[in-house]
Amino acid sequence: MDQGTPKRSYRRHFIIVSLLVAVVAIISTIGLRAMPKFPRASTQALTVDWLYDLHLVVIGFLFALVMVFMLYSLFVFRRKPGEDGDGDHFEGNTKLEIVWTVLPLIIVLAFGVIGAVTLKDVTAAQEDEMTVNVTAFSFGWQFDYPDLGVEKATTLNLPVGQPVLFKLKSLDQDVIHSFYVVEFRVKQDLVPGVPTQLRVTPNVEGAYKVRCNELCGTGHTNMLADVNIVNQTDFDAWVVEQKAAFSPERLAALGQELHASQGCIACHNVTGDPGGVGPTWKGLYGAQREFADGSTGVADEEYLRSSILASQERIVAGYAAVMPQNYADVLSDQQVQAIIEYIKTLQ
Ligand code: HEC
Ligand SMILES: [Cu+2]
Repeated sequence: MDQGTPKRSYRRHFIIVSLLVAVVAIISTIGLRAMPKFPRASTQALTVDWLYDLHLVVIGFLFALVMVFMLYSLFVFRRKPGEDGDGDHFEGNTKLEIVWTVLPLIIVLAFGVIGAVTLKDVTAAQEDEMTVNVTAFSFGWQFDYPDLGVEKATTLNLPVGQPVLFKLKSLDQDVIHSFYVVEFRVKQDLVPGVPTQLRVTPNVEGAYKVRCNELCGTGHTNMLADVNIVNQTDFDAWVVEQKAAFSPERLAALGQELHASQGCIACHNVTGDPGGVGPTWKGLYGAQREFADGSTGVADEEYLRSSILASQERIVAGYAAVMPQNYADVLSDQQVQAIIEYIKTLQ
């Protein structure tokens, strides 16, 4: 150190570095916050984005702290030509150590508290919630509106401004999926056997998408469902339409057509005659099934769905695993449901 006592010149470095940290922190925070975000479409999104922006302040500050100290040291304290002595010796600095222990502690604790408060805010029950039961399966979504009598909808339609309670589940034989609409900002896993829930109040009309947010298998990227946030009148009209289109009778009729048009008829008869390539569908619904691996099960809706979409998983005892494997790609959710409704009528 060339001028003054070592103590004074260190103070000068410290002031310069502090100022640089402040300037760089402000610039990086402004830059980070200027980055585009997805549009918001729920009241919860506001809270989440507020917390996110708060994090950007800390990220900007930490970035500045690390970068300025590092670059300043690299350039200002370079070994200059002719300098070949050792650096100054330090015995530690208690004040500094206290500061860099206490300050992060306070920041982390503060974020813990703020996080808990915002989580409580985002998950708080609202008045007059509408319940929507969401079922995830590899690889699709199904929505039931128990309060309205709408079942097995393949799109998620919601009236704007209406608080919604999503009750989420994954099929029993399935894997973990995650319900995420980026414009809502909140998300929740769907775990087989563990019901979960999520609250959203959609507040901007528009078309969005549910995306599975948990890598769940080969169809993961296609595990999408349309979300339509509409006004109350359009929503009511949709409810009426859904009830008609998805009535069990209409579906069963469609299922009967599919039995022939999709070629199921080649291996599955509906008359009860034995000797087909695959088991007869007569009396199948609700029947006890035995599988090649010795296990048993009841032919309920979930069993039928997985038998169609992933027949290889359980092979009916006494039959060969020759059923085509592409029905998950070929059939829509509604078509699969239609076949199930048809099988139900074959008692
Ligand atoms: C090439 C023949 C073949 C075709 C075509 C076929 N399946 Fe199958 N299917 C089978 C066989 C064999 C089994 C029994 C072995 C097994 O579990 O995979 C079976 C099992 C099933 C089961 C479980 C039945 C039970 O008794 O537990 C269902 C449900 C089913 N198929 C639905 C369908 C549907 C729906 C279609 C048409 C979209 C279809 N299958 C087309 C051969 C076929
Ligand atoms: Cu998934």
